[in-house]
Formats: sequence, C-alpha cells, structure tokens
Amino acid sequence: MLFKILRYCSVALVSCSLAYGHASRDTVFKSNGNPIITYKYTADPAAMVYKGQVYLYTGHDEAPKNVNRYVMHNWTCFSSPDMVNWTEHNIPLNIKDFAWAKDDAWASQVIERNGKFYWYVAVEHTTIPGKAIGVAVSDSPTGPFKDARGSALITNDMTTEKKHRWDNIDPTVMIDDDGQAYLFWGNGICYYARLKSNMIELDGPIKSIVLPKYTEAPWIHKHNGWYYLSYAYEFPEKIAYAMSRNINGPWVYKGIINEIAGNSNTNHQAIIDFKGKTYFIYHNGALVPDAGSFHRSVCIDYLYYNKDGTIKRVIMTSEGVEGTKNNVK
Ligand code: FUB
Repeated sequence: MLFKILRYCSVALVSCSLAYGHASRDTVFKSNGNPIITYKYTADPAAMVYKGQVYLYTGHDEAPKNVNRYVMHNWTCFSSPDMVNWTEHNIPLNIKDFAWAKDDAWASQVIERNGKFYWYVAVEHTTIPGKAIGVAVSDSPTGPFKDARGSALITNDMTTEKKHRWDNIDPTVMIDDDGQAYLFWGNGICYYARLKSNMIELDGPIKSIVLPKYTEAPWIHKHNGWYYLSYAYEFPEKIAYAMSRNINGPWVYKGIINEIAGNSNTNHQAIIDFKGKTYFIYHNGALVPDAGSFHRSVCIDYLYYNKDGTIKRVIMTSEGVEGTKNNVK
C-alpha cells in the first residue's frame, strides 16, 4: 500500500502543473508496471502504431468518490517509443467537440489513412435517444481533432436488432489489405459495416455477427494472415476471441484470452504488434484510492500466439511489460 501511495505521489509531482486529470501541457512519465498511468483514471484503451511510436487513446473515468456510474467527458492520448516511457498529449478530444453529443465519452479507437487520423467515439446523442458513434479527424495522431461530419455516423435509430438504447457503442476499425475499411461495434450484438474511403460514411448495410456470450468491446486485428475478433464475454467481462481467414467471416470462436480484470466489471482490450512483440492492453480496477469499475486504469501485458495462430491466455501482472529496449528501466 505504501509503495502504491508513493508511486501515486511521484507521478503527481512530475505532473505538478496539472489540475487533476486536466493536462495544461504534455506530461512525460515512465510507467512502473501496471497500471501504467497512476495520476488519473484511464479506461477503454485503443492503440495504434505509427512511425515507430505507439499511440494509446483512452477514456477518462472522473466519477466522484462513491458515485457508481460512468462519469466520462473527454478522451486522452499518450505516446511511447518503447511501451515504458510515455508522454500524455494535452487533451486532444472532448465531448464538447461534438456539438450533437450530450455526454458520455465512452470507448473509442483511432486509425490512420492517407496521413489523416480518424478517431471513432461512442457518446450519448442529444436529440436521437441512445448511444451514437461519431468520428473526429486530425492531421496528427496527437491532434487537434475536430468533428469530421458535424453529425453522428451511427445513431440508435439505424439499428433495430437490439431494443436497448446503448447497443451502438465501442467502435473498432480496420483497413483491410485491399484498402476497404470496416467499422465493427456494439453492445449485446456485434455489428459491422463497410466504410467509404473517406472514412466518415458507411458504404453498405449494417450486418451482425453471432458470437458466444458477446457483451461489447470488439477489437479487430490481423496477425500472420489471420483476422482476430476479440470481445468482452459475459459480465463481469472476460475477453474471448474468434478467428477467420476473411474479415467478412465466417468467424470461428476460439475461447477465452483474458480472465476478469481484478476489481472491474469491464475489461476492454486492444491488441497490437510493436517492434517484434504483441501487447495486450486492457483496464482493471487496481489504482488507489478509488479503484473499481468506475475508476479504471489501463494496463499492458504480453500476448503470445501458438504455432497454429490461436492465442495463449494472457497472464495479467503487476510488473507489466519491460519495453522494447534493454535500457528503459
Ligand atoms: O467506458 C464505458 C463502457 O464501459 C465502454 O464503452 C465499455 O466497453 C465498457 O468498458
């Protein structure tokens, strides 16, 4: 406990010019195991590799103590050359950047196309009841980002298979080798649709995929010719996955990757290859003083494949990853 408190304080010193959770300038820090960020609560990680750097995008849990619901108003961006030395970039995106959105800066993902960076986000819509997906764009992975459409890309009235109002959340995006982009998303059902090359319009119907005990948080990635669709399974959430030789399926369910992440009902993974290793990025509820399902923290551990392409179970650790260089610690 003493160690945790000291660690909390030491990063707070590095960030001494910051009001809690609101960076006025970039913040540089070295992660010291899991959770990797110890001066604010971060959730719903998504990551992207671009020009030798990892860019990590997260939500920001801001619920007051003892408030047991998501209070989330902005998204954050961190970069690292080695998965250990990190820079937080001054708040790149806020719910207020979407004039049509009411609140709830939920899960998101950024992807690059032709030198532009598209940030897909889940939010609460102001006038169309329910959750919606928007997209912001920037010329830089660290922003500034602006609303790319001036309206939502997906609204609750566009999907009818599920009746609850939060089925349109948790966007994940992939550009396939032939240049076709796809958006996957959903709570209680996994939706997907093609995107036009402008990345801000659908290019065809919304379809759905049947996956065992699917809850939310789809993440699409490709590795050695296999497509992987990982997702939050049951509730409290484990992470499971399916594999396919084609992004349009059929998807074959393969099992659990990650167990329930300590002290958090949700788990929310991103998977990236970076400098020869594969990383499993997720959140748990391990950071004092208010750790839990509504005060979550991003963690990173290794992910390993078997020879046949299936994924070994992730071992969640407090030590985290060593980074890509021998001299980072
Ligand atoms: O952070 C709000 C919601 O919790 C996300 O959209 C889900 O994936 C879960 O992590």
